[in-house]
Amino acid sequence: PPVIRREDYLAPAWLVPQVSLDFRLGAEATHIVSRLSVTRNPAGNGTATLRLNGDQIAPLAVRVDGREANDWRLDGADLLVELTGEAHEIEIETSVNPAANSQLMGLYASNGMLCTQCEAEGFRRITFFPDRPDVLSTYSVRMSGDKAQFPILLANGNCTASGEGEDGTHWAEWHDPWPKPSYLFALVAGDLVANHATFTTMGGRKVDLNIWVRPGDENRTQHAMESLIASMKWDEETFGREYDLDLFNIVAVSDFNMGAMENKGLNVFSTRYVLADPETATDGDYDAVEGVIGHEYFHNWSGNRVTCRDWFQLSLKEGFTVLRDQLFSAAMGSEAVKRIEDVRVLRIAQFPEDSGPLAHPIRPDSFQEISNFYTATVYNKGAEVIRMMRTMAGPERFRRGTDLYFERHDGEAATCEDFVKAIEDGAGLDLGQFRLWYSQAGTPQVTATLSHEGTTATLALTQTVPATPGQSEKQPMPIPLRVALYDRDAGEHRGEQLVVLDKAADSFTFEGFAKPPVLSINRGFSAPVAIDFPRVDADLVFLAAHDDDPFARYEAMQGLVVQHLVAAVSGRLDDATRAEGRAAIGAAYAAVLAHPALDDLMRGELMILPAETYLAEQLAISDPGAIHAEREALKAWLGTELASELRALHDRALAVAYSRDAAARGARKIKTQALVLIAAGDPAEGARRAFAQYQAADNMTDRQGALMVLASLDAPEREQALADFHRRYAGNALVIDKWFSLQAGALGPRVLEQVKALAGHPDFTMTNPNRVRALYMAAAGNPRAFHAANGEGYRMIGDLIRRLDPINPQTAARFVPALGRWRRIEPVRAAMMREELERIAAMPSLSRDVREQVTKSLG
Ligand code: BAL
Ligand code: ZN
Repeated sequence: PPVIRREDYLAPAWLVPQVSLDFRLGAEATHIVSRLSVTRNPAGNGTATLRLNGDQIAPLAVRVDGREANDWRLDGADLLVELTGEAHEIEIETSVNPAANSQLMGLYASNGMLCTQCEAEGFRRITFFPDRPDVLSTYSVRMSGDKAQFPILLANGNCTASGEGEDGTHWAEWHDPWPKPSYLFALVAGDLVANHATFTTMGGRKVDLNIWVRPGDENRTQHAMESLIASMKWDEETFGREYDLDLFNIVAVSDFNMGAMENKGLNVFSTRYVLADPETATDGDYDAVEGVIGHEYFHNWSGNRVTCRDWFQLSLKEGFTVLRDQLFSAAMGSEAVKRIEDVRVLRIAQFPEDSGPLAHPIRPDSFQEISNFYTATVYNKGAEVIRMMRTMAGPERFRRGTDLYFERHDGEAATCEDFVKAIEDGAGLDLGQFRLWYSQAGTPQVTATLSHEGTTATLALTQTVPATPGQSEKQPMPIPLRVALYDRDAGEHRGEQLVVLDKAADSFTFEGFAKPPVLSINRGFSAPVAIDFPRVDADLVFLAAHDDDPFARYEAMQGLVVQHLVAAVSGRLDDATRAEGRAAIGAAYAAVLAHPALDDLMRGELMILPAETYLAEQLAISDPGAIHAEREALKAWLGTELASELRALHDRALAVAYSRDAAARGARKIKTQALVLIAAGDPAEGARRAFAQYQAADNMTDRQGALMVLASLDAPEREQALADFHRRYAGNALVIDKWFSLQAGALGPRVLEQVKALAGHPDFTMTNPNRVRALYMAAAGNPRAFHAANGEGYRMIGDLIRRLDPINPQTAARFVPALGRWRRIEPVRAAMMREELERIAAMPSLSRDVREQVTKSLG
């Protein structure tokens, strides 16, 4: 497949100021007439050829200025039309089969309704069009269809007219006054009901809000509606951004590749980010709904009003919008816990990307298939990069920068460079060297040493940015580190400072310390880097107990465990040092369990052991079996050592009644965390408590937590609870997804067999991405399943990729990176992982999506 390069960008030769689309809807055949007003772009290269992208569609008719045209031709999937003048009207007819569209890109059918997904390149599966984000058009849409089948007809913007047609049909016309690229087009037709509310903007505009769902689901939309209203208000207060239409529609669909999509005025969501009630959604699900509703709403400015010039600029809208949703969620709940969760996601999902064969900068230089670049790097590291600018500028000056960005580029398709320049000018920062964060891939490795002489402490720092595919040489980047030095006796620091390491090596001095201080570094995770600062357990125990930065406190706890487990799997622990390490961890845990000043949400966070993927990141080559065994052994030791404290904690949490407030949510969090450790120490006691928690549960958080623990135990209660769960929630797709995930993520010895059996369960289907991910993402993330010593887990994921690729290549490609980690895995497993990639590569036909990921993973 051709490689598309950022440096080859050319402005479009033709612009399309206006589009009108006419859809005659049918589940098996939808007929589309599209009329484009095209004008020559003065900034283009002057070519007379109009290139209209297509993908698996054929032109049924092409008319230029009202006359049947015959001087058009196909170039691959694209339609080329030769034009003579400066402006023309082009009319094209196409027909598509939504029911047969299993890729879920373009127009497709889901549960009897029709809906679209056009980002990044789905619009070209509906009609021929310059399907690139720098062509902005105003859209008028007319659609007609069977009224009984499609009672609700929605598109972007406002509904301008509607009426009845012949033979039980009806029609609607929609107009979106805001010019937009084709990837933001949306249409939905189906049997839907709405939760309706209104919001009055700061400028006095009254906006109708609708959340559309299938009849019967409307009682589960209240949290989404509250989240939407909170997002609209927060964006006005925090970023000065006001909504700009009289209507805002959200539609929930059950078949969806992404989490959700920010189409102008008509967001389309996967049901899992809309529907929530206590009986079926966990606290984590509630948070995810709030975060994604916010994310898509915030795109209205960061993405829609200011869009991307080309897909290399994806982080312009995604990195910035992730930062905005993170700040929003932090403001709605616990800032400290939100920061820890965000860093955990970065470390689990993005660090491995940065250190593997698919590493790319947040602004990539090339791609074969853009769908493969909706990554944790573009999204989450992109957010971290912008967060660093905010840390260096401070929130007020950062706001001046974003105000300037929106003012300068409103209505434009902009670049990452435009964003950086606006922050530079508006916030008054010099970001010259900082731009390297956009061009260099890889997680910077920082080493720190602290020395002390007289009353002076000296912090010496070095940085290296590891080589990544295509980038062997790297330059030092500016790394803003929030640091504080603690006086060990007083238990306090002398004020936090921001040091910026912008050279390969530098040192910073701090005066007034009679004794060697304790260093707290990268507080708040101010930079997305790995810090190598070996230190004695006593210092980590000190920080875990005293640090006033909640993230640093979490980091100290994690550091204590990471240091210990890495030493254990590297064979560096003898009996005595193992016992010493465990004692330090045990003491820190005991302090966390008992600490009266900690709220339970934070306590629960501190109780979570570092993830196995993050532990693997600490090692050049890792043995997943050894990491898993050592981590499980530590869990069992903690469960035994702290048995009475954990039981007391579990009992205390069980007594807290359900509510959505922070105290009750904290109680639920520690309830399950305590259960995990209790079960590790004493499986019979764990099974007894988990089953009791399961049966007494009046909410999904407790029920799912208990079932997760039971699923990993070899106890009679396991089958009983799993069967009950399936019976209780039969027909509720989102909860049945959980049932699949919990079993595929379980740590029992027969998990692979169980996953294979579940793939044959009548509830399993390869055509629903949520269901596929529920089973196989959980299995791919489960060391017992994926890294089974005989290689069967690799074979299972390889088989899945081969079977799923012809159905839904975008989703299939998401499973490749797990196998792509082979270079960092011990040689026996690595060989089997590689073999599996080769088997995929040998398939006679593969999608561009999977081909790109597999080739790069082998490369
Ligand atoms: N734009 C694709 C889905 C999202 O990031 O909001
Ligand atoms: Zn987004």
